Amino acid sequence: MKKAFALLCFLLFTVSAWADNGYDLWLHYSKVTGTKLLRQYRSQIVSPLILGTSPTIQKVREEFRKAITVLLDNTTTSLEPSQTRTVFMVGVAAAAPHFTNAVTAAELKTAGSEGYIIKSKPGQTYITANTDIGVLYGMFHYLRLLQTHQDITHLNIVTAPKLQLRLLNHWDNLNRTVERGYAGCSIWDWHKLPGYIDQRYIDYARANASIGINGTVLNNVNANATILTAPYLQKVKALADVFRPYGIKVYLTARFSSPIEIGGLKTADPLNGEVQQFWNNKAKEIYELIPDFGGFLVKANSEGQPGPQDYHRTHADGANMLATALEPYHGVVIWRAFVYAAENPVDRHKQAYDDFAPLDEKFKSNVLVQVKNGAIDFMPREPFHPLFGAMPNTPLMMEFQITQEYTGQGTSLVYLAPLFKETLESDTYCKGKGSTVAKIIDGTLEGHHISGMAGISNIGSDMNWCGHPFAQANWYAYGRLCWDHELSSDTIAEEWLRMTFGNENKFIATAKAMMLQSRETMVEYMNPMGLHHIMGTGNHYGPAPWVSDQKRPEWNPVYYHKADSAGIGFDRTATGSNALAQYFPPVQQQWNDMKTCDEKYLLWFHHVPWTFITKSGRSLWNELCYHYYHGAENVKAMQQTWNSLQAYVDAEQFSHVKQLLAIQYDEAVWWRNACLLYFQTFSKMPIPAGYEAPAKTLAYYKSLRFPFAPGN
Ligand code: BDP
Repeated sequence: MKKAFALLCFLLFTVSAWADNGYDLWLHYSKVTGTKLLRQYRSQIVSPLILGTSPTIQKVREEFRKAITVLLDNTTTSLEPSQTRTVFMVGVAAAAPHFTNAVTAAELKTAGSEGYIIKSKPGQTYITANTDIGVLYGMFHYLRLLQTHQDITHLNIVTAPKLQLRLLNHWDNLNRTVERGYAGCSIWDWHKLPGYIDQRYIDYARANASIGINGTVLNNVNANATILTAPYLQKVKALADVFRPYGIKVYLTARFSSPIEIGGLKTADPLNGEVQQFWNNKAKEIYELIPDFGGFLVKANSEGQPGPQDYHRTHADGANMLATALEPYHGVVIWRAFVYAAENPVDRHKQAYDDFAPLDEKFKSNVLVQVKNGAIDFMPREPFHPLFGAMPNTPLMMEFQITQEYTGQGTSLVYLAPLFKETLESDTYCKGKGSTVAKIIDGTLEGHHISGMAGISNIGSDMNWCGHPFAQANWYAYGRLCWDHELSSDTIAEEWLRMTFGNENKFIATAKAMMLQSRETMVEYMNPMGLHHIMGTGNHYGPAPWVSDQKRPEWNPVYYHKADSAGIGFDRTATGSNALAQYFPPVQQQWNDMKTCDEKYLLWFHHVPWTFITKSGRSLWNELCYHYYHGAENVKAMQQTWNSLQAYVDAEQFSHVKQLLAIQYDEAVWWRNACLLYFQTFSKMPIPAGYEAPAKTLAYYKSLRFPFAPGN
C-alpha cells in the first residue's frame, strides 16, 4: 500500500514536473472545462470535413486532430464526411459549392490571399479562404476561440492581415551564438543540417503560423558571407522545405562584401559589372534551390558593417543592385535604416534621417526600408523615428525588438505590446492629423503595394523557447500585431494568458493587470522621463550612466544624458542639436517647450534644470527619485501578485517566474540606486526623506563587471 502510494506520488510529481515546461507555448491545448461549454463544442464540432490534400491542408488536419482530441477530450471524433445534419467544413472556397454558398464574393475578396472566413450557426460551421494558407490561419483562429472558451455558435469572421511581410529577424550566428539572445543557443543547428531536421523547426513553424508570421530571416544582420555558399544554401533549403507548408518564407541577411569574401572579387562596388554579376548569379543559385525565397535583409555602413558608402555610393545604389538581382524571382530587398557613422559629429538621433530622407524616390519598387521604432535604438521608451512620414515614396517596414536587449534581458517580466502600440499609434502628422505610424507601415497612407514589419526574435534553444516564461507573450503579441495592429495590448495579453495558462478568470484578470503595467514599471526604474542609453557598455546589462571612455562619442552614456551641475537631458530643440526639426510641425509643437513637453520625453528633448518644477509639483530631481523608487516598488508588487497566483499555475512555471521576479527586483533596486547616486553627484540634492537610502556606494556600483553576460 505504502509502495503504491509512493509510486502514485512519484507519478503525479513527474507528470506535473513535465506537464508544463513551456515548450508548447500558447498552443498548449488542454481539456475545455465547464460542462455547458464542452457540450456546445461537442455538438458543434461533429464529423469535421477538411477538404484538400496539399501539404498545408495536411497540416490543418494534423493540427485540428491534435487540438480537438485534447480540447474536447475526444479521441473518436472522425474526420470523415458526416451522415448527420451537422455540417463542419474546412477548406479553400473553390473546393466545394458549400463554401461559396456560405460566404459572399465580397467576403472572399476581403480575405485576399492570406485571410479567411469563419461562419457558424448552431450545427453549421464553415472555415474557408481563397488559399490553403488562409485555411490554416483560419483553423488556428478557430482553435484559439476554443482555447479561450468563446461561444462558437454564431461566428461571422472575415479577416485579412494588415501587413504583407510579417517577419521574424533572427540575430543568429552560424556558430549558434545569438546576438542579444537570452534564451540559449540558436535553434538552427547548422552543423547537422541538412541531414537532421530537429522537431523544433516544425514546432517553430507551427507556432509562427498560428499567429500569422509568414517569413523568417535566419541569420544575424551582422552577417557572415558563408551563409551564401553552396553547402550552407543546402541547409537553408532544408529549413525552407520544412517551413513552406506553414506559409513561412525564408530570407537571409546578405553581407555587402560577399563578392570579395566568397566571390573572389577585389571590390563590392555596387556599380561594378562583376559585382552585379556575382549577385545575379547568387540569386539564380538560391532560387533554383528555394523557388519561394523571400529576399535579402541588409545592414550596411552601420557599426562597422561594409556597405555602398565604402565606394562612395549611396544606400539606394546598394539596395538597387540587389533588387535587380532578385527582381526576376519576385524577391525583395529589405534595407535597414539603422545607420550612424563612425566619425559624425551630428546627433546620432539625426543621422538615419539625414542619410535616407533624401533618397526617398531613389529605390527600386522591390526595396523596403526597415526603420527601427525610434531613432536611437530600441530603448525602453523612444519617441517614434522621424523617418516615418519623411519617405512617402518608399515602403517603410517597422523594426521592433522582441528580444529584450534594453528591456530587462532574460530576467525581467516586461510585456512589450504597450511599447509596440505606443509607436504604432503615434501620429506623425505627415499628411495631417491621423497620419499614424501604423498607417505608414501598412501602406494605406500612401497606397504602397507592399508593406511589412520585422521583429528581432527572442527565440533560442531553451526548453521554453524564450527563456523567461512571459517572454513568449512578446513573440505572440508581435505576431498578432503584424496581423492586426489595431488589436489592443489588453486583448492580446488575455488571449495569450488563456491559451498558455488556462481560463481561470481570477488568474487572468490579475496576471493581465500585472503584464499591462510591466513595461511602464521597467521604464520607471531604468529610463524615466526620457532618459536613454545609460546601460552597461557592450553587454548592455544593468546601469552605467557614468561611462565616458568609449572611443566613439555616441557609445558613451554621458553623451545621452548630459548631466551637469545645471541639469540633465539632451537638448534636441533649436538651441541644441535640433533633431526635433526632423518631425512635422505639430509634433515639434508637442515637444519643443520643456514646460509643455510630455514628461515621458522631457529629457529626450531638453536639458532641464534640477530645480525645474514638473507637472506633479515636484522638482525635476525629486520627480526622478519618485519614478526610480516607484518603479522598484512596483516590481515588489509584481512579486506579491505572482505569489497570489500560485494555485492557478503549474508548479514548475510558478517557481520559474517567482525566481526571475526576485532577480528583477534586485536589478530594479540596482538601477535605481546606481542611477540616483550618480546623478546626485551633479544635482547635489538629497534623496527625499521617506525613501530608503541606497545600500551601497556609487563606487561599488561602478565596480561591477559582467564579462560573461549573455547576448554580447
Ligand atoms: C544594437 C545592438 C547590436 C545590433 C544593432 C543592430 O546592440 O548588437 O547589431 O543594434 O540593430 O541595438 O544592428
